[in-house]
Amino acid sequence: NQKGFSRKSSLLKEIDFYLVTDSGLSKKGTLSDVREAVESGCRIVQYREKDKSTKEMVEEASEIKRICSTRAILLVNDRIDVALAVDADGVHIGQDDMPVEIARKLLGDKIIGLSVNDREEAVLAEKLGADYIGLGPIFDTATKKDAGDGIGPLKIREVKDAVKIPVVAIGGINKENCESIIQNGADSLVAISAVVCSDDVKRETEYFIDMIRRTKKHK
Ligand code: TZP
Ligand code: MG
Repeated sequence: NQKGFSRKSSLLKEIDFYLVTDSGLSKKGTLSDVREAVESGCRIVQYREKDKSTKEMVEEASEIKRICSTRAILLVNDRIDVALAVDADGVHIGQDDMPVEIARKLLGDKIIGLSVNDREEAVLAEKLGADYIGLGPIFDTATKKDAGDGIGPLKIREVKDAVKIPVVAIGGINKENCESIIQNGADSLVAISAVVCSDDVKRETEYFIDMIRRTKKHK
């Protein structure tokens, strides 16, 4: 397709660092973070916004879509309506959001990512037609208040062995522990605070991309 990915199912296999926005934590703002990350080679962006009006979200998502252009995939967190309004590439939803089967009806063949906490939820996510899973929190994190305790990086392997769809690890991941995430089998990883709280999103994104690629090569 236009983003150069042969098949949707292989898309996350080609992806390493995954940016999730957080306007509450961001130093320079969401648009700046997306611009810097995409310029650094990030190929997937999730617009995650919990505090803005629908109107503001549609405007911002549409601006993010322009920034991503053909360079990165754009997913919208939770809000299927916003994703459809700006013709994003898909959504990322949680266990308490729109059920995957219904999301699929609304979104056609757009990408649907689902957050899971364990192997059982992962297997069900795949069965229901999710395109990838977000697994976490791997470590304890203050970024999402209701995330629960970290499950530990060894759980990644357990989940990875149980599903065919790509596994994206999230929660408490930073420069010090990211190597273990990839070594334990994650296809991709998200680090929110480690990137958007930095005053140099470009530098941090480049660090993660480089580290992930090197670790994957040596696996
Ligand atoms: N979902 C599970 S943990 C988390 C989300 C959105 C927050 C991750 O943020 P950080 O700063 O990378 O720990
Ligand atoms: Mg959600």
